[in-house]
Amino acid sequence: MAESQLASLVSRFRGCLIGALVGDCFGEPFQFIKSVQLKSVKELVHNLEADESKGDTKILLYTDDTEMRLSIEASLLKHKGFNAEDMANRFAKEYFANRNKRAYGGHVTKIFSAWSSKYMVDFFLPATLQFNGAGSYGNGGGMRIAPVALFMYKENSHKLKEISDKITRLTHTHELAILGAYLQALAVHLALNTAESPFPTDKFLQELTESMIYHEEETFGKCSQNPPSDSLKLYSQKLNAIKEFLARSDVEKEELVETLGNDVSAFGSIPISIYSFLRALTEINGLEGRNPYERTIMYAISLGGDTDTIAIMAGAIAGAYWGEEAIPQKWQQNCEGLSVTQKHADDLYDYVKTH
Ligand code: R7I
Ligand code: MG
Repeated sequence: MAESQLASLVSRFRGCLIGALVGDCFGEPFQFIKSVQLKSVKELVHNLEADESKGDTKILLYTDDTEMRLSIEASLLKHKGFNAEDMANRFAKEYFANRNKRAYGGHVTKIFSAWSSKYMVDFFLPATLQFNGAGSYGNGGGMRIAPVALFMYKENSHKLKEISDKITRLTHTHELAILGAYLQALAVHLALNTAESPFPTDKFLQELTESMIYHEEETFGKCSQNPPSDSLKLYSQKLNAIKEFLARSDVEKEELVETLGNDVSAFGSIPISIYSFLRALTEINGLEGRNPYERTIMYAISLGGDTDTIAIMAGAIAGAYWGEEAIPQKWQQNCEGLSVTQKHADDLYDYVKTH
């Protein structure tokens, strides 16, 4: 797709959710591999593209990331907004139906069990008890949040944050998980609303950074007697590091991972997902001939670590900007859950058009 041709809004809605789905399904085979190489990511993609329906291509399965994303979409559409009980019940129902198939986070499943008690009244309570009351800082909030940016397409970032926070708090109450999920939602929301070409990287990073500084101060306090320690400015600092990395041409994977992370924590995966999208706006060695969406997914996975989740988040941002057309048909058709994802994207688009 030529850089000057921006995708239509409906194509961006589809691009965001299908872009996320592909990231999850393509990242999944690499999620437990110790050292992922770009060469092996290219091999997977080449094999999949070369297959002429000989019958030996296995559909790539989605993980808990997509399973929970689909539940969020269904619940938002049914209730025309956030409904805690309905969303919690959907999360739990899907988990118990497929629990051995989707590789859920190590602790979140305790919450699903608690919700299933017939005495359950407060659906927000079980998450507050995780990790001895600290709450989980896993990336489970960020991995599933993209549809919220679509649902809130016409709304401002404060409204976006309100609903992102509520959905995240159902399972993750650590402030860094909540801020991280919001950062991911905002990145998708900004990409979706960006009508400039080429993509305005500096403006995008500036908006993300300003919003994170504001909310980090609001969350952790800006009082001078009690200045927040460095860890409490994690996201704004990592966004600054992204800007510095993008200005350099020689950043090694090890340095990136050491600074931005590539693990199951929110702060160890959301920044590197945003970086992957931005880095893939320009050519990447070894990915010549690939469009920016394809580069985003292949590069994000090649960074290793929590590959399915990093690629789902990078893919949602990239798809929201580049649109459905940037995602090769063959890639889409090799993913489990394509038709329900397409339907949800169209339903969310119809919803925002009429509300
Ligand atoms: O965040 P969550 O839903 O997991 C999502 C990840 C994604 O990569 C999925 O694809 C799936 O593979 O898992 O699930 P949680 O169980 O809340 O958190 C995930 C992991 O983060 C936990 O199992 C812990 O290892 C770690 N973690 C923490 N460790 C110590 N202290 C999260 N919070 C803490 C903490 O407070
Ligand atoms: Mg994962």
